[in-house]
Amino acid sequence: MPKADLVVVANRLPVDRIQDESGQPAWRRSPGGLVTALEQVMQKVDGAWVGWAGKPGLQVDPFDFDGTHLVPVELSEEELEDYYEGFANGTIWPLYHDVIATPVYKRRWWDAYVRVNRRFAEAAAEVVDEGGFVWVQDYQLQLVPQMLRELRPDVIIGYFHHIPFPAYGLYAQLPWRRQVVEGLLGADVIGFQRAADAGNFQRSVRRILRYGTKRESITIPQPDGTARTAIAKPYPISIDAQSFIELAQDPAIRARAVEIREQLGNPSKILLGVDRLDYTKGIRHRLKAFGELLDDGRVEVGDVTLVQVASPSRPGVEAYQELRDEIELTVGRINGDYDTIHHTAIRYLHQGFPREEMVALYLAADVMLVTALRDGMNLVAKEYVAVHADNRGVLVLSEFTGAADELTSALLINPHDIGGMKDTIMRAIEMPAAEQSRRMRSMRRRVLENDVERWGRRFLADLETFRDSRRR
Ligand code: GDG
Repeated sequence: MPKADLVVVANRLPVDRIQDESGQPAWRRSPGGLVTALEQVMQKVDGAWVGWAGKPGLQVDPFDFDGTHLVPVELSEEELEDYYEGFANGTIWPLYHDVIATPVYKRRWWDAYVRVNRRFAEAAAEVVDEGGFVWVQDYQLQLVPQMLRELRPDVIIGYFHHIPFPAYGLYAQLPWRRQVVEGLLGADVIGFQRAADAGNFQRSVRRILRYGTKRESITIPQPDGTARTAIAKPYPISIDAQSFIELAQDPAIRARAVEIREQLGNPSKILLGVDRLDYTKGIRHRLKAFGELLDDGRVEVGDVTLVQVASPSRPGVEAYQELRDEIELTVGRINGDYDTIHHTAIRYLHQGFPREEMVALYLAADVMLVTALRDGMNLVAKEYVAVHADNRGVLVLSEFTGAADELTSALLINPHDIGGMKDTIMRAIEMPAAEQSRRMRSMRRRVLENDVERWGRRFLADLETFRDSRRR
């Protein structure tokens, strides 16, 4: 088997299993920023991608797709429950999002996490070339860097963490806190969304392992008495801004944006929320604020409509089933109280849409509401900004997102402060065009400059530096 100079390791492969027109199983590139970001690099180098194919029990041999060698890792039904829904999404996800939901600590889940992480590490070790790069993605695979280093000390290892890393006081709850930190420290370059996440991680390293840190660097003692250095620093992720700009210029999509407003009964203001249905996204807080604005008579049905896309997510995890029930009860109550035959207060869509429809919604929205209680970055905020080349539109953005570090000209809110959020939504609805334009212009500059391509280049450049110094 040919070896790859760059191997990406992620929970999912960048393709979805579909049926073609004749009913035969086939593969289709999955939508998503990471795939787009890495597509170009992967085609330039001899790239491989290790990941799960998306169906439990599905056995497929490695295959080539669009210039990338894909290596499927198999997961059984039970492993999916314990490793993915259990440890990744029932333990790590809530713990790392500041315990918004209660993390569940189960030894059986941890055992599956270790076992599955080892499988990913072994697959990567098989396929990477002598002295090559392996770039591990995200919280499902935190043990892979160290496991891989043991198998392949010759390779340069990167890890990027897409979600927040919590303060030590919370992280310390994790019964396996030492193993996870050691797992991550197997990487040479450990990337986070925000400087604060990198700082939290370094503090955990100092507290748990007593290793020294200086600015970005962490000194890791080796068994032979020497030490090696790893770096932990922010690489704020972004979007493929150009592709959003192009979609936003498409006449069919622009026409669709106009049509959306008409179909909503021509409200003077459309408010929009787009989130995976997840308790971190603050959807309930947003609905509460909007419901109270209707109660107070500060907004009128027919004049203002909230469109809430809540794309289905993690239906196998109990907390998500409960959240869905709560949200749908709230939406039903508000609409029951305020809808008319012609107008709805909240157009709630528990559906996934094609990218084109999302862009039409962004274009149609006068105000974008991003009210996450905690979010690694939040790409929706950046997508909304990218499509508004006319500099119209207002972004209301939670301080608790990574995006808030960059998009400082948004209307920043604390989503726990419902009163404050209500006032800010009113300010957004009433904002004069000149102010919209000034704010949007500055945010667009940032999003267009720091796109996902630059993110990938920055990370790979740091891996390259490690390889150069190792060769010396
Ligand atoms: C994690 C971190 C971090 C959503 N619904 C539909 C749809 N989407 C797209 C959005 C956006 C993406 O999904 C969601 O990205 P976010 O960044 O907002 O949030 P997470 O899914 O939680 O992502 C996050 C990110 O990783 C990257 O590092 O920013 O903090 O939690 O692109 O547009 N796309 C389509 N139909 C939908 O219905 N086509």
